[in-house]
Parts: sequence; C-alpha cells; structure tokens
Amino acid sequence: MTDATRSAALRIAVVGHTNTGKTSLLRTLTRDSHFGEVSARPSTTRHVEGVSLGIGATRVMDLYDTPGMEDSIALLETLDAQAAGARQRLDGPARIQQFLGSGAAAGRFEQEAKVLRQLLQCDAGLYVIDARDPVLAKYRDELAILASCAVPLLPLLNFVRDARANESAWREALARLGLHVVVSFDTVAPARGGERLLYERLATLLDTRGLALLRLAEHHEQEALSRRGAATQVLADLLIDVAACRLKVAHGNDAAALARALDGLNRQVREREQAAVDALLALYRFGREDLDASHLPLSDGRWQEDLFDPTTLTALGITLGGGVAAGAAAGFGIDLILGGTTLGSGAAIGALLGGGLPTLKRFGRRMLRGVGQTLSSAVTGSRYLRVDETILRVLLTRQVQLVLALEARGHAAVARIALSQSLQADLWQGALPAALRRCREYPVWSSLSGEPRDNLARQQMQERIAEATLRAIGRPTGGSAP
Ligand SMILES: Nc1nc2c(ncn2[C@@H]2O[C@H](COP(=O)(O)OP(=O)(O)O)[C@@H](O)[C@H]2O)c(=O)[nH]1
Ligand SMILES: [Mg+2]
Repeated sequence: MTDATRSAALRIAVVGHTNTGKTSLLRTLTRDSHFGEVSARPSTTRHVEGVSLGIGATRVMDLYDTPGMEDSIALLETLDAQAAGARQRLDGPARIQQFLGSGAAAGRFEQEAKVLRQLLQCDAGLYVIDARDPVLAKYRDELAILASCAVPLLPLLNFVRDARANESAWREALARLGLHVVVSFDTVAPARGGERLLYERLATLLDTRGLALLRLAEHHEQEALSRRGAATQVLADLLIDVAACRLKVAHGNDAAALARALDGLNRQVREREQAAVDALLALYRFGREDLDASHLPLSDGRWQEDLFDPTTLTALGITLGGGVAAGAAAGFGIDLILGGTTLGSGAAIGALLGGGLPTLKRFGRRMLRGVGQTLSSAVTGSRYLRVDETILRVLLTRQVQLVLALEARGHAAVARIALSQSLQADLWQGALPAALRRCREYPVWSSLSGEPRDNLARQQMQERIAEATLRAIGRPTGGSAP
C-alpha cells in the first residue's frame, strides 16, 4: 500500500459505550467472524484496532475499533473543571486537546483518551448504541464529549431486532443533541439493504468524500450477487451428481444385497451433501461451527438417517403422493432399476421385504402394471439403485434454506444457525424437475458413480439448473411457485 492510497482512504472510528457491539459491527462489515474479540463481558477491546475495506487493491475506508467509554460522567466533569481553569474560553476540540495533554488522560481516563485521540484523527465516527438500554445520563455525557471533538458522528442503533429496543426514545434524545442523521443496524442479523443504508447515511456526513462509500456499497452488492451465483452452481452440481447417480446392486436375488447397496447409496449421498454444505459455508466465509450439528449431513445427529426418513419430508412440507413418493414415505428414498426400466421405490421395497405382489399392492394399480411388465424382462438384467425424486427435493430445499440463512447472517453472530423446518419445498416447480429428470438418464454425469464427469453437456446442464435455482430463490418466499 502506497502512501497515496493510504491517505486517500476514509478514516472512521467506531466508538461508544462498552458492550454495545462495536467489535460486532466491524465483524459484520468486514465479513470476518474472527476480527477482534467479542464477548458479553465489558471491556474486551482494550486498544484501538484497525481494519480496511476496499475495492480490489484500492483502500476505501479504514475502520478503527476502540475501547468502550466507561466513565463519561466523571470525564465530562473533569473536562468542565479543566475548561473553567483555563485562561480563555475554549471551544470543543480545544477542550479535548487540553484534556489529552493533562495527567488525567494518562491515568484514570486512559481508555477514554485512546478513544478521543482516535476520533480526532478520523474523518467521522460511528457511535454504536445498544438500543435496548434506556437513554441514561452517562450516554448523554458520552455523546456531549464525543461531539465536542467536532468530527461528524453517525449514531448507529444496534440490537434493534430485540423486543426491548427503544428506537424512538433514542432518536428523540439524539435529535436533542443535534444528531439528526441516525441509522438502525443490527450487527447480528442486519436487515436486507442495511449495509447500503449505513454507508449512504455516513456519506451524507462526509460531503464529496462520501462518494467513495457509495461505490463501496455498490461493490459489496455486486459481490453478494456473484456469491449467490456461485452458491447456485454448488447446488446444481450437487443435484446433478445425486440425480444422475446409479448404484449397481450385486448379483444374487437376496434382500441383503439390496440392503447393502441402499446403505452405500445413503452414505454416498450424505457425503456428497456434506461436501456441498462445506463449499457453501466457505463461500459465505462461515464454518461448520456456525451450523447446528443436526444440520451437518455427516454428524452423528439426526441428519444421518433422516434424508431417507419420511418425517424429514413432512417437516420440509414436501407432500407425498403417487408411487415414487410412497416409496419415500415408507422410508426408502430410492428407485430400483431393473433391466433398464425404473420400477419406482415400490419395487425396491417389495424386493427388500422379500418381493411379491402382496407387498406391492399397496402402491396402486399403475405401479403394479409397471412391475408386472418389467419383472419378466429383468430376469437376466442388472439391478441398479438410484435416489428417489423426493430426495432431490429434500436436498434442494434444505440447501436453499442454508444459502438464505447464510446470506442473512451477520459475521458477528454467535448463535448457531438453526434452519427453519417450515420452508416450502415447491421452489422448483418450473424448469427444474424436467432438467433434473434428464440428468437421470446420464449416469456418467454423476461423480458418485466415479465416472469422468467434465463434459460439455453436463456443464450446460449445470448452468441451466443453477439459473433456474437462481430464479426460484429470487422469488419472495412464502408464496407458491408459478
Ligand atoms: N443479539 C445481538 N447481540 C449482539 C449484537 N451486537 C453485539 N451483540 C453481543 O453483544 C456483546 C458485546 O458485543 P461486542 O461486539 O463485544 O461489543 P463491544 O464491547 O462494543 O465491542 C457480545 O456478546 C455480542 O455477541 C446484536 O446486534 N444483536
Ligand atoms: Mg469490543
């Protein structure tokens, strides 16, 4: 970094009372969950710590995390006493300079002095407020002291999602102190567009220099878009691998061979899903520790079995109906392919239970006809297992759920992500099923089968599915798919 780019960057001090979320704010703005130290204990940040945000190699803004102001009432009294003892009337910044040169700044008010020195060197300050707190005298004194530095201040209301937050009382109190531009920003779960709003408000305090902040906001929005694009590629890749996968069942007409193959398929799909989860976590700069263990396909939790468990499907709102889903409902998310013809899971279940028409009757006449036709041609044919279509829905639904949760998560969040159980599963009723059904005819496209997979047709299919997923996510959730 040259001196020229260094001096061009805006310098912003993040100030406020202890434990209001200053370090948390920096974590979320820098998308770095490891920045500084965050703790519910007061005064975990003891020194000023800087971090930069930029566009490519250009530094746009240097942010400085500061220790909390602790004893502002006593400090304001000290400032007043020092001013009263001065030979001439001092303005705000002169009062602060006088204090910084005094013994009190090196002793009792060492923390506060660090904050004030930093603010004086900056273009603006972000004053972080815990909006759950009542507007106490100590905060008013703190603001009066900070305001006398004559550096533009943007109050930022944190914890605004909390029911105890008292936004209007804070806005009123801030207005009385002459601070009329305020922003609400919950560092753990920032609202959509919250970052842009923050930068826009800050820019208004910085006149023409603030334009750089608008470009930064633009840049971050572009990055968010390309992350989402990359996420849908991860999803499409996963879906193709699983949809196209076929697992050969060993010869011998016994249920044991089928059960072994089913086990193998189950494991492969879970491993593949875990790889996708890891890729998504990395893409959004989170880690496995951000997820509830029950959401990790390979953890020892519920997830292990539940991909093939009907309660998962019901929880995800996937309606079961028709022959294929009936297989999943019975606990087997598989299709059995005999002699190149799909029988649907009913056949697999039938085979597992020892075969025969009585078992299959439950799955309706249409399927029975299919089974009848195929069994004769299957006497010498190979048997394959593949994943039921319902499973593909489950995979897509919960991965999309994960993507949305990661996008809404601030890097200051400490609670693990618990995915909602109620997401609708009909995200992809448009183009996706048809595209995915085609994948099922191309076992070579699946990396699970260990086949070469980097061919052009697969790549094109991945683009298609990724694009369809992108469109599906873009729809506001809650409504039904067109
Ligand atoms: N729920 C919630 N917790 C937050 C938020 N911001 C900070 N915290 C928590 O508040 C505590 C203090 O945060 P920290 O960033 O260390 O505050 P600092 O002392 O001002 O740097 C930590 O336990 C954070 O996890 C927020 O927006 N929402
Ligand atoms: Mg801190």
